[in-house]
Amino acid sequence: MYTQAMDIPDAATKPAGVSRTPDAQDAAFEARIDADGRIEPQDWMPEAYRKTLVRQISQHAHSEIVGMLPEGNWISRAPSLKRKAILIAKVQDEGGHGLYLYSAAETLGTSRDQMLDALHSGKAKYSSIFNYPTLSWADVGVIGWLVDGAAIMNQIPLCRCSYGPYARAMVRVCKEESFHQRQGYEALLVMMKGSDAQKAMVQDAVNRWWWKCLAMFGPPDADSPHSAQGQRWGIKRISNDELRQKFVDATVPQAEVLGVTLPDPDLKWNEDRQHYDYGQIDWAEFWATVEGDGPCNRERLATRVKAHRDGQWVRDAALAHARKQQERTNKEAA
Ligand code: FAQ
Repeated sequence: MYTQAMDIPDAATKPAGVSRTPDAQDAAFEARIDADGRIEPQDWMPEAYRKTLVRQISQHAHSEIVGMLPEGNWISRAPSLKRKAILIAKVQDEGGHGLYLYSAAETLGTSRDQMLDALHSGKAKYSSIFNYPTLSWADVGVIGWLVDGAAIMNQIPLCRCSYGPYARAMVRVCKEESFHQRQGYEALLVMMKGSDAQKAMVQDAVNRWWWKCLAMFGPPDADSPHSAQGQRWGIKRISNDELRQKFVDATVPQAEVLGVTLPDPDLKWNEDRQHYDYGQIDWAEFWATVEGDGPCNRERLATRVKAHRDGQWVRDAALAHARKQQERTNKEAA
C-alpha cells in the first residue's frame, strides 16, 4: 500500500523504444556511473545496484523512525516550553526523514509494507546508535551535537549519491539535521554555564555516547563488505574510516569550546598525519548491538511494532477515504 513503485519497469523490461541487449544496458549504466551521472527510477540498473540501494535506503529510513524513540522519551520531561517545542520539532523532522527515505526506496520497486515487515520481524538493520538509553536531559543535547553531527558527516556526501531520489532526499534531510546539531550544541553550551551538577550531567552523557558515535560510521574499511562496490557505484562517496576521521577532527575543537573532555586517553593531534589519532573502538560490542543484543534493541522494536499496530485504524481510515473519493470521481465522470 502507498507504494510509488507500481510504474517502475521490471528489471528485465526495456523502456519503450529502447532495444538494447543486456550487455549494452550494462555498458550504458557503467558509462553513466563513470561519467558521474545520475541513475533515475525508470533507468535500467543491475539488480545488485538496486538491491544495495534498497538495503541502504531502507536501513536509513528505519534508523530515522527508530531514532525518534530515544529523544521522544524526553518530550514530556523537557525543562522548559522552549526546549519542548524544539524537541517536538526535531522528533517530527526525524519522522519526515523516514518518510522521504521510504518513498525513495519505493521507487526501486520495494513496497513500504515489505520494508516495515523486515523491520518489525527483526530482519532489517537500523543504526546501532538508537539502541542505547537516554538517561538524562543532557543525553538529548548530546544526541543533537554528536549523533546528528555524525549523521550529517555521513549524509552530506550522500547528497551526491548516484541514485537521484536518494540524493535529492538527502539535501533536505541534511539541512534539517544541521538545525538538529546546532540545537543540541546550544542546549549543552547553556548547561555548561550552569551548576556543577549540570556540567557533570553533560560530561557523563558525553562519556556514554562518544564511542557509540564513532561506531555509527560502520566497521573499519578493511572489514566493510559493501564499501568497495558502494564507492565504485557512486553510492558511498567517502569511506567509513575517512568519515569517522573527519568527524573526530571536527568535533575535538567543539568539545574544547564546550569545556568537556572526550573520553579517550589516546586522542591527540598527529602532526605528521594532520589529523587526530584516537583509541580502539569496541567492535565486539558494536556487532552485538547490531545483531539485536544491545541494551535497548528489544524495547525499541517492541515500541515500533506497537506504534504500527496502534496506527492501523489511521491507515484504514485513509484508505476508506481515498476509496470514497475515487468512487465519487468515477460517478461524476460517468
Ligand atoms: N548500525 O559494509 P558496511 C541518523 C551494517 S540516521 C547498524 O560498511 P554499508 C539521524 C551495514 O548495514 C543514522 N548496522 O555497510 C538521526 C551492513 O549490514 P548488512 C543512519 C550497521 O552500507 C539522528 C554491515 O554493517 N544513517 O542518525 C552500522 O556500506 C538523531 C556492514 O557494513 C544511515 O543509515 C551501524 N552504525 O555502510 C535520527 C546513513 N554500520 O546490510 C534521530 C546511510 C554498518 O550487510 C536522532 N547509510 N552497519 O546486513 C550508510 O551510509 C551506510 O549504510 C553505512 C554502512 C555507513 C551505515
